[in-house]
Amino acid sequence: MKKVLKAVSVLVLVTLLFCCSGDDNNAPINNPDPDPVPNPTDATTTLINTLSVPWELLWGPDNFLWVTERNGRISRINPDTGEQQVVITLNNVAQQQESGLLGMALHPDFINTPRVYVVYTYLSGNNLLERLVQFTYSNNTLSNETTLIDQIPANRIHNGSRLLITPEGHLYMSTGDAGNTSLSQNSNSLAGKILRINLDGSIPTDNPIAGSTVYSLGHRNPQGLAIQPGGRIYSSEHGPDTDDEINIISVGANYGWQEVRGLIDTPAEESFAATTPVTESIMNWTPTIAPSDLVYYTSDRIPQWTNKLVMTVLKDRKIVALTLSNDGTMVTQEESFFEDAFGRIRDIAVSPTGRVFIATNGDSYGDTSNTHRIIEINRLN
Ligand SMILES: [Ca+2]
Ligand SMILES: [Ca+2]
Repeated sequence: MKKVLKAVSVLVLVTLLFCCSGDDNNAPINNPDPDPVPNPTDATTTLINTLSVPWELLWGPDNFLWVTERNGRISRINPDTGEQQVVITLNNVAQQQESGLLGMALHPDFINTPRVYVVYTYLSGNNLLERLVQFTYSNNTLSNETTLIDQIPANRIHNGSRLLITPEGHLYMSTGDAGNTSLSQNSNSLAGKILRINLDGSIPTDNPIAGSTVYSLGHRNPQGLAIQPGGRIYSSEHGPDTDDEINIISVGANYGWQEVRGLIDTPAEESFAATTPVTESIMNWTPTIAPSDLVYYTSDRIPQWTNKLVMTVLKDRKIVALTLSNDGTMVTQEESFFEDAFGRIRDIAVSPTGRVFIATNGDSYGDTSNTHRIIEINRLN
């Protein structure tokens, strides 16, 4: 009898264990360890391989990875187990070619102010437009969508859009030229710009054009924004058939598109820059490589990257580390890592302890299969 009781209680326990774990999206995920000991045998660890075009990957103040997929899904990912918890699926996102759900940022005081900022494209009649919105996070879901910037020109190509929140509480947003090259030099258009607002959606009083979110102009399609300790902001930017760029973003500066590519080094560019001040890129790539997300890596966890700009690369399928001069205004060395190891690499996230995660986007442009990955880089060799 005792044996039977024991067997029954084991069965009940097993049933409880299996019935109550697994598929329930509302079940809380155990708080992950923000700093586990790296696996000593593997240089990289695949966390999840069932995503479709993960676009933004970031480390949240809640110690989870947060990810947008271009199809409209926003998830929290346990950085130790890869368990995915979908917090919202946005049905009004229009995903056409390069457009869809793009950049994301979390409020720096997320625990007390659980705001999530995201950018997506949507259809207005037959036209694609882009907007920046904020959501409130509670009970494992996002709600209270509030629009902060709307009616940004969009298209099937060239929509940016990366978000960056700086320590002084500004939210920067990159936008693309929406395939209309004349918009980047037009300060009345929100296309081809870096925009800047306060975290409550208001316009900073020291923006260069009173009452405008425009912070800098003359951009083509910037998809990386990073900040160096001390406050210098860098962007990566897709060039056309030449001159992918790294720029230092300054208030009111003009980066030249479509009149100047990279350096001012042709007669036409010199002529344009003679009347319109243009800030040259500090690094450019010809042929192009398709640069995407950008971080300034401060940790010594991956010592080869300490105090360097680290950038994910789509077309050339690798990670690039850029060493800067002491004053931060020049690139003095370029190194490549993981060439052709993971396919196209869209995005990178770094934890406060220096853990590095990347998001991959398949093997070819336009691949939207559900096989894209988040990979932790434990070490470089
Ligand atoms: Ca990121
Ligand atoms: Ca040039």
